[in-house]
Amino acid sequence: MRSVEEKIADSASEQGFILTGFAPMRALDERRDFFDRWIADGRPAEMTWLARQPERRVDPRVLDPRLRSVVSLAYPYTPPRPPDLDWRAELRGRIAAYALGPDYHDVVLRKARMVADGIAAVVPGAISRVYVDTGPVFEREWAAEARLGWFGRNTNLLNRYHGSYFFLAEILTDVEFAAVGEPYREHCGTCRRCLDLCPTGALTDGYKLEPRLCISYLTIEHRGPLPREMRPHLGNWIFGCDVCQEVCPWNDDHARAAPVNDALMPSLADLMALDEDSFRRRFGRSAIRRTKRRGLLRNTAVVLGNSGNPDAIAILANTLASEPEALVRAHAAWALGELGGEAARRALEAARTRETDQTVAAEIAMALEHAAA
Ligand code: B12
Ligand code: SF4
Ligand code: SF4
Repeated sequence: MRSVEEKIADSASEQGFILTGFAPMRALDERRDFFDRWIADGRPAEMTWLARQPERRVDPRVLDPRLRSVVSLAYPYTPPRPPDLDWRAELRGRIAAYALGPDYHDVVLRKARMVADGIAAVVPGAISRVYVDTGPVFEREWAAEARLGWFGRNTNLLNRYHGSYFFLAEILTDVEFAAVGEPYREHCGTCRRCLDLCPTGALTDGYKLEPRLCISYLTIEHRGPLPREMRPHLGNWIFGCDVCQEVCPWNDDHARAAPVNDALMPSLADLMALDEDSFRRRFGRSAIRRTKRRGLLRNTAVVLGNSGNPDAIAILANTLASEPEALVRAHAAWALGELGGEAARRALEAARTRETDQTVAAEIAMALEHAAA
């Protein structure tokens, strides 16, 4: 006779989840001080939604006092093998592995709902609330409580057998469960690879991430102009960043899919040519739609500037001349300033005479100064 917990784990595994754990509902009071300080220090930056409903985030029973447990689930995605090509020569950007397939919010939520239906089949009348990064829930903390893994220094939830390339989902329910497995020890030990190799120093002293320095935050969540001092640090990341996962030894053993160049490393020229319609056709069902076209092209312009490749100048000159979004033109001007040289200066001078937007005009002036230096 299989236990209720085993039946639920079976149905989760049928849906493709690789880990299932159970945690008794409680208030995560020990997180409260850190979280309140985090908010007060302005760390959410433009992710203002993170500051909403802190009571409910700490204790989901504020939403529904009947809740008794959290079922935590992990759904894998495949880290692709980075293609063996010179991105500067080929002018290709890089997209984080989690964003390569269809939007996980949709796919994983649908699967987690199936598991919740399974709970109701085993325990008739059970109530369930399902989340996949879709509400004020401390997802990694509940996963750690449910013994799925440990909180790594890179702030991701890590498992000894599955590394960290998985999404988390939770089912909050009124059903009580027995704990399964042992409490998870932490296995970072003396390793500091993620801290030392993060391109921007965003993981200051481990377990603490400064979003305003994080490429993932800057390329996905930050809306306006990218801080000038951060632009060179993007390297070729145009959406998200996987460095602190790629360098983690617990991710070493993973089967990596063959590189899919256009999805993983899209041509920067092709991205700069996207209009609203083609952006929607290409990224409308992917997590990438979050940046909107203007955010993706802003990031792409910066990466072209970081390439050091003179072939990027013609692409950026065309953007500066014909792009309707001031945000994108401004970053194209910066990128031309970075690339420098006669052709870049000519494109900037031509744009200076016709530019009507003040912020773009200011970027052009700074870029001309930089290109002359
Ligand atoms: C906001 C957010 C971001 C922000 C901020 C990230 C962050 N670390 O907080 C940004 C945009 C930067 C981001 C980036 C990424 N994210 Co994100 N993100 C979230 C989100 C929505 C909320 C996270 C949150 O609550 N942050 C609040 C702050 C306070 O958390 P924190 O800084 O880590 O602080 C905690 C720890 O430091 C801990 N702590 C403090 N001191 C100490 C000391 C010790 C010893 C320990 C053990 C712990 C500890 O307590 C604090 C409070 O709980 C979650 C989904 C969710 N609802 O949970 C997904 C989520 C965390 N993200 C996810 C992913 C996949 C990513 C990226 C890998 C995507 C990418 N490739 O670009 C990167 C990874 C960057 C990184 N190193 O974290 C996954 C992670 C899956 C996993 N295996 O862990 C989640 C769970 C989404 C999901 N449903 O799958 N993300
Ligand atoms: S996602 Fe990139 S920038 Fe952000 S902490 Fe990890 S390595 Fe650093
Ligand atoms: S790279 Fe090292 S310190 Fe960072 S999360 Fe992985 S094991 Fe922990």
